[in-house]
Amino acid sequence: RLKLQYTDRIPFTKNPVAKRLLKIISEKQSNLCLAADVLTGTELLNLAEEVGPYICILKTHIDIIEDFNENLTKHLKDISQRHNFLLLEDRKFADIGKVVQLQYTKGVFKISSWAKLITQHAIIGPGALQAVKQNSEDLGVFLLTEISTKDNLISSSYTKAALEMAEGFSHLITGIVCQSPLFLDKPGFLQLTPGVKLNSIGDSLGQQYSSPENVILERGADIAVVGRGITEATDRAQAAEKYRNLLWEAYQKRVEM
Ligand code: UP6
Repeated sequence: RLKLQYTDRIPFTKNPVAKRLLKIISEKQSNLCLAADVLTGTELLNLAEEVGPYICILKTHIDIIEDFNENLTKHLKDISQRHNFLLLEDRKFADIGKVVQLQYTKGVFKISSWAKLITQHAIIGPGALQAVKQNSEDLGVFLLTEISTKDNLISSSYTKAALEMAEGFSHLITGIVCQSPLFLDKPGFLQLTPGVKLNSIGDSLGQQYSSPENVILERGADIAVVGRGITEATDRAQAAEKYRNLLWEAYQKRVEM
């Protein structure tokens, strides 16, 4: 288990966005990333306003929004500045470098104009990282090396090779999306771990959950991703505050252990 406080990890990070993120986490005492998987612009903005005070990252799947227009990302950016959190577009890029470059900067969503953080699969090799590298002053990549779903096809040798690849791009990489403590020797990389929900072990489509405490203390997460645990609650702000407190306390416990 990595035992450093978030601010003490800033000198180890080479990615400028990771440094900002670590500051936000300590200022807000929040290592909670919200998976804002809702279907309309209004729902997304309302959710961001309600939950904004309790999160360090708001994670989007912008391509599930049914009424997308550029005003949405403009407003989302405003809210993220006001509530001091970063926007992560969880696009999980997985194409050849050239196409990743186009998907990141062009099309309807123009992700590069609003998301400070993106996710990528490692399967492509270094090409997809090279494709977005010139933006690394203003961009952080979370590279996926493990997945939370049941019976996924990622092997331990894939995970190991993906981590080695990440090391070659430390200026660009904010962290790793994974399910276990894989890189305790690299305090400059942040571990982002999805699959977190109270009182549930999974959904009917392969998702697997652990508790906030387990994800930080056993799985090694530095930042935990919570989606339906918050979005489906009757009082979403209250649910976010609860997850925020549990996750923060668990990290403090880990540092002191
Ligand atoms: N996510 C996972 N598992 C992974 C990677 N990403 O669940 O290995 C993402 C999903 C979703 C969120 O794309 O947006 O995390 C989880 O949502 P949930 O808490 O509602 O299950």
